[in-house]
Amino acid sequence: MKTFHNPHHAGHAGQQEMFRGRMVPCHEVPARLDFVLAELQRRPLGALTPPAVDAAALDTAIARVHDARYLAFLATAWNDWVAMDPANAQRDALPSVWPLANRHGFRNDVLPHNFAARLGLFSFDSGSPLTAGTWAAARGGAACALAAAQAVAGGDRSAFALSRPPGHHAGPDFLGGYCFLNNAAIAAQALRDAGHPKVAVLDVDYHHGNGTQTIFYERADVLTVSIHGDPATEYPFFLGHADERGAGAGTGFNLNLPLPRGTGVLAWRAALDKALRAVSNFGADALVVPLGLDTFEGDPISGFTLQTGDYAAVGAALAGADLPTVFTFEGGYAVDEVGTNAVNLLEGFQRAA
Ligand code: OKP
Ligand code: ZN
Repeated sequence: MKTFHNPHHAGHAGQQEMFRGRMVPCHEVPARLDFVLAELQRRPLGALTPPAVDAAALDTAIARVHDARYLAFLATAWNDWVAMDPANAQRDALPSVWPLANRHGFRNDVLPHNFAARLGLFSFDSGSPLTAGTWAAARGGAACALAAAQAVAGGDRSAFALSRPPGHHAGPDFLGGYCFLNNAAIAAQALRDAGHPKVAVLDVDYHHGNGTQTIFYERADVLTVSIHGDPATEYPFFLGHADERGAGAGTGFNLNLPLPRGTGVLAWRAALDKALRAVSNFGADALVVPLGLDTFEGDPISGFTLQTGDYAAVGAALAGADLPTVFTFEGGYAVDEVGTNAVNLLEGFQRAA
């Protein structure tokens, strides 16, 4: 399995996030990726390179899943933030006001000039700092996703897009949950565009992949499945319930498998079997796995109890789908263990594939 790693990831380094009423150090830190990279050097799965994709093809692939207005905002956001006040160069940008369009009568069709207002327009939480290197890092992650999709479309059994910030919470025109561009959705759409008629996304991160669900919610050509902490108590709270089945042409092509906080490996594996049955019944030609390792017992912000020794079998179960597979790196905040857990899963996949 080739791994495409993002050389720009460390430029996205938030200082603090709003958490339970105060500012705390960010959980989503550059060291997360460094640990995965180090473990892949110890236990190689295949070539480990930065992505080499054409810049115009990358812009096209990103624009297939994100709105132009949102992308234009992201591309200049840091400069606009610093232009507001030169002292902002030392501070991350975080939103503090939201339009909540369609609920409170506020408009989202008129783009505000004020930067804080625009940041709020395109954000859904205050935990996702935008920093000097965020756009380059997010774009580098999209390049990893595109390169991985191209490798798989070209005949590779699997590929790994190793990037941060993560992506699965980012929607067509919004950031949140530490995510800016939806790498898994970009990979899924690139696989569709490369000629795979049916693509399944099976999200195993602890948190519901709300951005991916929203991007594909009305489509029958991309099945979205997510196993995650029940949004009644877990982030992102406002999406991810079992009754969300898709809409319009996409009705029946979204499956949510929420599990209570505290769920252990047995019940989690039963949900994975259900998810894999749905992928098989759908008749997928290719699979994208947003790979979060925050199902791990030691994760500081999550609530499942999977162990380091469980992940190889999870990888083997995913290989059982017998589909060309792209993995995108998502959550996992027990930094010391995230590399071992990720490579355990990927190695388990590769051995069984
Ligand atoms: C990202 B991924 C809000 C902070 C809440 C957000 C968790 C994002 C998880 N102020 N925490 O799915 O691992
Ligand atoms: Zn997560």
